[in-house]
Formats: sequence, C-alpha cells, structure tokens
Amino acid sequence: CQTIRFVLGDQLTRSVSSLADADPQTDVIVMAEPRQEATYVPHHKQKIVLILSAMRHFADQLRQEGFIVDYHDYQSRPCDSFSKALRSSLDQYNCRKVIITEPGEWRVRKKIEGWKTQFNAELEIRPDDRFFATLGAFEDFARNRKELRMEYFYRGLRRESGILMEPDGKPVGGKWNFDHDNRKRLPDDVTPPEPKSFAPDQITRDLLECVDTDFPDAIGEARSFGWAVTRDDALAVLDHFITTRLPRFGDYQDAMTVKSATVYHALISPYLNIGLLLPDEVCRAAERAYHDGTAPLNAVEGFIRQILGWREYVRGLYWFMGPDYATRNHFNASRALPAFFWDGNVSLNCLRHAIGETLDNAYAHHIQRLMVIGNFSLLAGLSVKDVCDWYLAVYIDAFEWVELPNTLGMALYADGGVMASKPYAASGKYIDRMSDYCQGCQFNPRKNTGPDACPFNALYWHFLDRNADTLGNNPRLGMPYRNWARMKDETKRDLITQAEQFLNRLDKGDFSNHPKQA
Ligand code: FAD
Ligand code: DLZ
Ligand code: SF4
Repeated sequence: CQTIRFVLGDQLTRSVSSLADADPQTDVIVMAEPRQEATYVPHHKQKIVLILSAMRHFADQLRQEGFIVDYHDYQSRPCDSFSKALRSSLDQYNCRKVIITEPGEWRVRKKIEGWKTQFNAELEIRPDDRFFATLGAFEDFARNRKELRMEYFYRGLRRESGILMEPDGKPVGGKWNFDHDNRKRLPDDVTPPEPKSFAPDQITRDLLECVDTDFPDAIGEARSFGWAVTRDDALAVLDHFITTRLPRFGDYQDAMTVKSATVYHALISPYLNIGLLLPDEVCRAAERAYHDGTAPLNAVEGFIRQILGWREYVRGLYWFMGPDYATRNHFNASRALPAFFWDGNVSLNCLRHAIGETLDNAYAHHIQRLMVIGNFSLLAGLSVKDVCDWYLAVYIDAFEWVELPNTLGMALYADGGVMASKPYAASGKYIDRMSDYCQGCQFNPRKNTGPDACPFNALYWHFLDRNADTLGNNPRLGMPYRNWARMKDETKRDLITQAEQFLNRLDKGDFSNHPKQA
C-alpha cells in the first residue's frame, strides 16, 4: 500500500479532504472505534450508537466502491486509541504515508501531530474544508478587532457565498436580520409536527443491543433511537424539515413547550457535525424554499444565520482561542453539578423538561440549552468544567469545537465576553414568556420570595449582585443594574436571602431525589 487514509468518526463525508483523491488501487482506508473515544466523557448512549453505526455504514459504502477499509471495530478488533489502531494498520499494510483531515478537537489534534515523530511514515494533515470559512479567514477577521461579534462575520460570509443576496450586493429583503419577528410564544392551538425518524436497521440494532453492557458509564436512554445513520436518510430529514417545519422555524425559534421536545427545529446538527450533510447544501436548500415561495424570509434567514452565522463563527472562535480557552472561568464558578443533571428528577418544571428530554433523546433545542439549563448553571454558579463536560457528553451533536464556545462562552460567559456581549442571564419571567412550563410548575414565576417563588427570580438578582464588580459597567446591563439600585435595602436583602437558601438546599440535594448516575 502507498497511503493510509485515516477517517475519523465525524468525517463521514465522501468528499472530505483526506478522501478526495483516494485511489482503491493504492490506498487503504483506516477507521477505528477506540475505547478512549467512547469514554473521555460518559457520552449519551444514542451518541455512541449514532457515531458507530454511521461509521460502519460509511465503511460499507467505501468497500462497495472497491476500497480496502481496515476497520478496528470495538467488538472484534478492540483498540485503546487512534494511535494504536494506526500502528496496527501500518504494520499490516506497510504503508509509507498517512493522510488525515484535521480533527474537530484540540485533544485529538495534539495526538495526531505526535504521529509525525511516533511513526516511520510521512504524515499529511489536510484542512477540513467542509465549512464556508477557512480557519485563516476567521483569524483575519478576528486578529485586529477589539470585540468579536458573530454578526459581522456572518455578513461577510453572506456576501462571499451569495446566499440570500441581491445582485447589487444588498441582502435579500433589504435587511440582514429578521429576529424581531422570531420571538413568538407557541400558541395553545399550534402543535408542531412530528420530526422524521427511522426504524433502526441491523447494524444499528446490533449496537443498540450491546450499548448498555459494553458502555456501562454511558448516559441516558437508547430506547427512542430514531436518528439517520446514512447520508440518504440524513437528506430525507433535511427534505422533511424544509417542507414541514422551516415555514414556521422563524416564528417559534425561541419557543419552548411541553407539547414538543423539538418544536420547529431541524434536528440536523448531528448529521452536519459527523459529515452526513454539508452546510452549503443545507443553506442552499433553505434559500431555494424562500425563492420557491414555500417558506418566508424571516424563517429562512433565521435558519441560515444559525449555520452560515453561528456554526461558522463558533468553529473559528474555538480554534482561534487555542486549547486554553477550555480553562477560562471568569466568575470562578465552582458549585458541584446537582444530581438531577444525571436523572432529570427535579421539581423545577422547566429543568425537568429540558434535562429529562436531553437524557431521553440526547437532544434539546437551542433555547432549552441556553435559557433553561445554561441559564440555571450560570445563575447557580455551577462549575464551568463540569457543565462543559456534561454538555459534551449528553448531546448527540456534541463535539468540542462547537460545544465549548456555546457552553463556556455563550451560556456561562466564562470567557468574560469573548463570545457574547453580555451574559444570557434571565429570570423566570423570561421562561414564562417563552414557554408553557410555568403552568405546570410548583413555583410561581411572578413571585420573587416565599416558598413558592420561582428560584430563577432571586437567583437572577443574586447573580447580578455578586458579580457587580465585573458586570456593573456593561452598558447592556445598565437597565437591570439601575433597577437593582432603585430597590429598597429590605427588598434586596430578602432576594439575596431567598437565593442563598435555595443554593444551600441545592447543595444538600433538596431538589432531586436520586443518586448521581455517573
Ligand atoms: P436548529 O435550531 O434547527 O438550527 C439549525 C442548525 O444551525 C443546527 O443544526 C446547527 O448546526 C446550527 N446551529 C444553531 N445554533 C448554533 C450554535 N449556537 N452554534 C453552532 N451551530 C448552531 N450545537 C452543536 O452542534 N453541538 C453542540 O455540542 C452544541 N452545544 C450547545 C451548547 C449550548 C449551551 C448551547 C446554547 C448551544 C449548543 N449548540 C450546539 C447549538 C444549538 O443548540 C444546536 O446546534 C441545535 O440545538 C441543534 O439542533 P437543530 O439541528 O434542531 O438546530
Ligand atoms: C465521540 C466519538 C465516539 C463516541 N466514538 C468515536 C469512534 O469510535 N471513532 C472515531 O473516529 N471518533 C469517535 N468519536 C469522535 C471523536 O471522539 C472526536 O471527537 C473526533 O475524532 C474529532 O474529530
Ligand atoms: Fe421554571 Fe420558574 Fe417557570 Fe417553574 S416557575 S417552570 S422554575 S421558570
């Protein structure tokens, strides 16, 4: 063999740079399911099954094309690490060169760079070109700016790609942003359609049968697994989203409801992140729906902004900030994660839904992640590292390049404002406005103190008060700090006492009844 093409579990794209010029006559493709990758955090069972099943399907597809795929599956050819798998394939095939596309995490990147000296083979690490922007383009954008903001990066990518642009260089519809149309609560008489799901095939069923016993630390429920594991099925999900959900995606983008765990969201993040779908084809499919008149502009722009804007931006930021970004902890938050993060058994109804659905489905939509679980973690001062590890473990779409800026930066403001211009801190009144959770809750979002007061309310003021040194001068927080300053001392004291009592009880495990699972 001339060359080994090493393909990672989130690189399942036929045109990925490591495979673009692969030749079945001379090259061997190596894929591996190392123990380390399944256990560096206790991933959700559905995440493990998705990645392994999609990898096995992808390997079959390559074999059908005539490639030799040297596949290290964890059952019959177990290996500890990517390096061990490569060692064994190099020994077996006696290749002189290894080609790999850059991975999606600093942790894996460092290991792969070590291969240069570790093995007697030339190593070529190729850029991951499955994004709109190169890492260099983000660096150019970020280098001389005092403040990094997604909006300007996004507008640049709109211009460059031509997506939703007029020939004269203006944005379609005359505006870059339609967010003011996109903050509606879900009306009582609207029920979102069921998302597309798939009955597991033989490869997936085999994994579902073993995942409980083979990965005993893995979190959550595998039962409801209905994810696509092939590109064809992922394309069917995209198509189904565009026709049934995209038209209302904008209106209810920020809505939360007990009626639906997915509202009008697309459920395509796992496919984008492991390579079954490409961001360009997804954005262009949405753009087409606008031009065909099947989806309104506020929905289409809102959706494209998530992918062409946020997804590209967080990826650039992750690599630009370097591996130490993960250690940032602006507020020195260190409280232990409550046990209910592992079983969803909690008396705050919004948390019960958001965490419970996460554990059941390996999925929660953006506003649940940001404004319920993230907001709670921020207000309660939960350990940044523990919260980030939890997000990395529980979500089907969690890979560090996208999970970390969203959790550490956006939700926890632990980078001190690199990712977001102000913390996404909110009281129970926000959750009440955007959801129907409060109607079924033992707490009252309109009460600030007393046994039935919504805990988010006092925690919100406690958070602002305890961080006044670092946040007091933030112009975007002028209004709440002025409101706080205007309150009577007695009112302030009552709020602080209420929050401290809640935090003490939280530390004692009062709001959850089950022992920690992992
Ligand atoms: P939709 O709401 O339908 O959006 C469409 C697509 O836009 C998504 O599939 C995703 O690819 C992209 N997108 C939307 N928001 C973001 C964002 N903030 N950053 C990057 N891409 C975005 N997304 C991940 O892919 N992996 C993660 O590990 C992850 N962790 C998150 C942690 C926190 C604390 C928060 C607040 C957000 C996180 N997100 C993450 C972003 C977002 O919540 C998910 O991408 C989204 O919920 C996926 O579901 P969907 O496909 O139905 O998304
Ligand atoms: C997350 C994950 C899991 C659970 N399993 C595998 C695997 O068996 N093989 C693999 O190649 N990748 C896996 N991954 C993804 C990696 O942990 C890591 O996030 C990516 O390789 C980064 O590009
Ligand atoms: Fe959550 Fe408070 Fe509403 Fe209960 S009252 S669901 S705790 S926001």
